[in-house]
Amino acid sequence: MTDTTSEEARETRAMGMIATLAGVAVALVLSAGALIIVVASGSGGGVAAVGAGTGGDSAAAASDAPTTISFDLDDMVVRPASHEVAVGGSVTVVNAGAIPHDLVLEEGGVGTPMLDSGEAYTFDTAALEPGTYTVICTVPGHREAGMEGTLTVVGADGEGRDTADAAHDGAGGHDAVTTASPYADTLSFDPNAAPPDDFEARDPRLAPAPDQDVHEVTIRASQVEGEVAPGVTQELWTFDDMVPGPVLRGKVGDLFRITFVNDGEMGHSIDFHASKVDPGTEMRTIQPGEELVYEFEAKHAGAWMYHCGTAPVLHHTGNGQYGVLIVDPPDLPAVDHEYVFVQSEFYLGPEGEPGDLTKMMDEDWDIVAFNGHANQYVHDPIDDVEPDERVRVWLLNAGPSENSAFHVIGTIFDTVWKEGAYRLRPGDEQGGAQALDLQPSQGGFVEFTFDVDGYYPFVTHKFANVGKGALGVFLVGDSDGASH
Ligand SMILES: [Cu+2]
Repeated sequence: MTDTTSEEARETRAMGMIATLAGVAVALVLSAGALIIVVASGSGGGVAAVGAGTGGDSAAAASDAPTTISFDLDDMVVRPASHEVAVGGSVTVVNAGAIPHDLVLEEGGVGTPMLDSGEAYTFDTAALEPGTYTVICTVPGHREAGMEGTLTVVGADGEGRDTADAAHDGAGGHDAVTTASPYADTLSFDPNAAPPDDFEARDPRLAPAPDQDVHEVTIRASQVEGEVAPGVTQELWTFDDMVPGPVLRGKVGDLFRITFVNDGEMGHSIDFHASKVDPGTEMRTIQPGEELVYEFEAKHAGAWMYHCGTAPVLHHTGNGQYGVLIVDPPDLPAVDHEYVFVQSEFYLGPEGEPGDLTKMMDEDWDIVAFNGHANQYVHDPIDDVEPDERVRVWLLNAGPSENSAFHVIGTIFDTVWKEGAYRLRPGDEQGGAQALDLQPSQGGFVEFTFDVDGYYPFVTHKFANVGKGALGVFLVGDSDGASH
């Protein structure tokens, strides 16, 4: 062994000790100041045992790795990302995040139970052979969001480090310690797939606001299987078992008293953009079986988004947890027809499983849909409008990441109301508009008429998305669409 090598070895050991001590320091700070509960199991004995045999010469005969180490979980990160422990040593895991996490071996069998915020747990590694293991948080989406690391169990003479070295070199074994292959086994969207003949689209007609000043509503978060395109089934994360969630409507000054119930299998929350409240209270995440009451006065008119705000928000909204709450502007004129569309993207996971978070982070959507199902108003057109009748279409762009440029082919909008104000109304200027442009979470409405019978497609005019399901049809008057 040259001097350089032994110098490096000493440095490596010192870094390991610093990492261990840093982890312990966090654990102790938490135990003094917060809700820490140390649940000891196996031989570790919890925090008090830390320091025994952390690489001292006397322990080197068995292994030069520490016998007691600590991982900290934070919201969407595992610190440190890689750690060594002597064979048979113990691992303390502290949840320093705001929401529940766990840390277990990818192959299962060894790890922590689900830990609440501030909770800690110690498990031993007696059952593990020397080698490098991938450790992950099993809450859906958390691994993909970054909650993954490695645990190397080191035996005598450094046994078990070989696999770690191989991983660092990018050679054999690398796949085992990095994120699962992106997009593996995920579904794609076939724009030519047709639904069964009896397919019925979600009713797009918007009912008037209930004639009341107080809206007492119960909304339930849940996880259900549902179709987002013909034959494409995903596990959707929903409000009231539907994507988008229920449409709510009132007027300025109304009180909304929402009882929010978590019927799901993970933490969820609800965030009404129509409200001015303390986010830490009303928008807090509640666990399965819990409920809360979220009350607010609708002080401003708008087509407001509501959505789950639980981390990773992208995963919860990307899986369907959003909806629209309409607060009518004062003196909103009556029209012949009102419809409501929520535009959103889907990032398909495997059949029957949640959407792919890696796709979501890459903004690589498979589907853009109006009201949660690709092309549904092509398969089941909106056919109750006659020429010269006034139509109002409300639109929320729920995203989570793509914009909207709502356009109806064959007509012109004479009224545009967006984000709380009229941009255009009929008048002497004879102005017209061709698209309602909305970034994620923005909303508004447009008004228009059709001059003659016909087959009038509507789209987002970002045309790449039309081929991904952002297409519908108004079948006006006596048109049967035969020319299409
Ligand atoms: Cu959620």
